Amino acid sequence: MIRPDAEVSGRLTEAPSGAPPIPRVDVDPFSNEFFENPYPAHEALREAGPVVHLDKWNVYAVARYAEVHAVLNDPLTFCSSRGVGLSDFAKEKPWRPPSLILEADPPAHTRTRAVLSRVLSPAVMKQIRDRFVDAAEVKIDRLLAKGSVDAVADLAEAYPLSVFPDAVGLRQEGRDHLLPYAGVVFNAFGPPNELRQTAIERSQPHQAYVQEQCQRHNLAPGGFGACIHARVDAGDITEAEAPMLVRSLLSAGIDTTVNGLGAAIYCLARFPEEWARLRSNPTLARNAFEEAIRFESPVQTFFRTTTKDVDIGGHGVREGEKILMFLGAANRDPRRWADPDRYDITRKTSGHVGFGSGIHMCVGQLVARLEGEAMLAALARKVATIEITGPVKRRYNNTLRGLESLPITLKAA
Ligand code: 8QM
Repeated sequence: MIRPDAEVSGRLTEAPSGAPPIPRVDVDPFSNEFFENPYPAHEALREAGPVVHLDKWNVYAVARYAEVHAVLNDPLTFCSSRGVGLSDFAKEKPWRPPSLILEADPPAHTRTRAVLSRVLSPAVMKQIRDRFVDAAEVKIDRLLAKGSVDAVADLAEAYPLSVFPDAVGLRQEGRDHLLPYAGVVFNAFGPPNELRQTAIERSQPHQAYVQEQCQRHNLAPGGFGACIHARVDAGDITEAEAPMLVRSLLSAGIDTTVNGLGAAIYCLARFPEEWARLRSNPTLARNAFEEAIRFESPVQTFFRTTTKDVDIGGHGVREGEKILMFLGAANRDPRRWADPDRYDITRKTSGHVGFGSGIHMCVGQLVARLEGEAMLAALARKVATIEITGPVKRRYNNTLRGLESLPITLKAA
């Protein structure tokens, strides 16, 4: 199934003399079989070589930490403006107008990044922190009163939906489009498999909702959305750019934290010693969340496109090739991490690539960490035990790793 058996020499007319050929690995990282248990394939991809070729989708891939980190930190050679999914925007029409931040390169990226960076800054976190912490405590109190709940629907989804749309300044009506819209966004980064095609076919109502809510008149004063539109008045961005940057928040701001929180709860439910350590020291909440991001890597993969002929780990790759980065494999590479398959809430997590790395590294990471810290601290203070009490069901998505259902029973401390 996974055989580093044959070779390709890139699209080079001649392989550079002395360079060994690029191993071909027969694995489909966008199949349900892979989603169920990606770890044996991650290991095979890392062990096959610093760069491999996936015949199934005709792309190169990197799965070792060093190469994933190197690709992320050379954005001029490995560009984002041709799309960060499999589709090459130089050859195919994108399914929606490209993101002005995710799917952009410097210098265009620099200006839009600065705007979102400022809207999601440490100073802004200070203003919203109490609301996020209070909502987490209220949520845990209500779940404790029920006892048996679904950690996905009732916690990992419900908590972000109770704080983030308000923080953006969205009206109540229509919020049920937010998760389906994000589902399309993350499936669309994948190859043209059934997940992607079906998601895009059904996306129209969700796209219409998002486009309308991104307009200035639909965003409450004081929220992230209004703050983005205020940058038009300051001259930082145009009137046409503002709604597109609000769209980025609605695309990337919810399903990511849903799956980050889901990962953290799933870890704490499976590893009772780590849960005990968190309970005895709730100030570990922020690192316990960060370690769950490393351990599960809710955003599993992203692509780049080469802008010139380049050497990756001693192998030549031509201009115009898609490179798939396995963030989840890099985050468990034994070359970089001691005991990588252990969830350890006191691990030094810095350097993990679960939020990416370099100029595109998650601009919303402070919001994500605020949600994670608030929720895990509330759990640590109020809950004695988290027991898995029903069948764990996986959710299949081309980019996001997470669960469909995690039945748990909570007992109060
Ligand atoms: C993924 O639309 C966007 O700008 C956007 C969409 C998805 C992401 C980021 C940005 C990485 C979380």
